[in-house]
Amino acid sequence: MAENWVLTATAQTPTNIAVIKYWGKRDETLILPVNDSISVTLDPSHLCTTTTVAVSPTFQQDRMWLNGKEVSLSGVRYQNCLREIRGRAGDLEDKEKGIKIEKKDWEKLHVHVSSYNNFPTAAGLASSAAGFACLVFALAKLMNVKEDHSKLSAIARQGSGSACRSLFGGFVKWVMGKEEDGNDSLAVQLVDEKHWDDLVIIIAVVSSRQKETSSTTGMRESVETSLLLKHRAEEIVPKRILQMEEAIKNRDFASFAQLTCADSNQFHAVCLDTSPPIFYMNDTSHRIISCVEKWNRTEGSPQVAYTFDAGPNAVLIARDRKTATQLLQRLLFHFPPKPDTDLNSYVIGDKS
Ligand code: 2P0
Repeated sequence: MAENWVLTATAQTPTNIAVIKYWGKRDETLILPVNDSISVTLDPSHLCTTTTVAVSPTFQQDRMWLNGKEVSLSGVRYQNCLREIRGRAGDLEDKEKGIKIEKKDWEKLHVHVSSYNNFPTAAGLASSAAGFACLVFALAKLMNVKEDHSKLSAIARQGSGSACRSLFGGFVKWVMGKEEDGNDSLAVQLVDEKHWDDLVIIIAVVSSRQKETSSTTGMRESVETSLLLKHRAEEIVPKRILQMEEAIKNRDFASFAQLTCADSNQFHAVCLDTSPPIFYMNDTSHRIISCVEKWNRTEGSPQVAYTFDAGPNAVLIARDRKTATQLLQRLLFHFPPKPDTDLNSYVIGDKS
């Protein structure tokens, strides 16, 4: 067999936005959460990662480039994903290229990874979810891993918790699981992307600055200090998950919006209940909430749901295209855009 061959595989994975939030781990190494969560996966044409992985006997070590710049693969999260995938790799034969790789050979072969985000990494928009999901999916493709998306999601979870939900489109539930080894802590698809395609998601970039408290640190501090987190995980979320599943199944926008907004607000309340308190939202985020709440009240039924992750940017979910157009008009009126040549994105200002 020739020794200068290269085999590649490419995958593309969108990011996801949680409507019932994951916040808090019961096991930090395996990344096991304290509650179930539910998310919606974005359309791949918007916020997504494209990753190409290559393997060759000429590669001396595992290496990775992110948006063209080399990054280290030595971190425990990358190492866990690589180990788990290598452990499940299958035999591979490419007769045309004269390549035959047996299961045991994968341990000795090094990989090169090249990953691109089609959105500014610095914009404070979740990139680790799409990144780890895409890495795991591309490696599984390259190494002929014969496992379903849920099993792969349990591997992506070990890269970044929210990544497990990006292995599926549509609405996805991350089941927290019960087992100590985390094998049952994985993602399942609730409905595919066609089930509720009226919804329009608009992301208003409020600030492009990197967050001060990373999600990993923030949730560790919340687990250690917030009593509200314990109450939320044990009493609130289990009921909310069932209600949200029902709302999604029935495309019941009023319930969906009420649950989404309430859960975002409770997650930020947990952050405030953490010692020292964590502030992810800013004044503009609060003004967006007031604006949406007022509009929903005036209409008599919810038109738009809002949700905020570990940062000030607003994720707004409109019930249909007509509402999304009205929402954009309102946003442009109340928060006229500020030019931001660096990011080349829509960064909203504050009219007040
Ligand atoms: C979520 N977030 O459910 C929640 C809501 C942020 C707020 O998942 O430590 O980057 O890598 O597991 O997945 C962000 O947390 O944290 C997150 P790690 P991750 O989307």
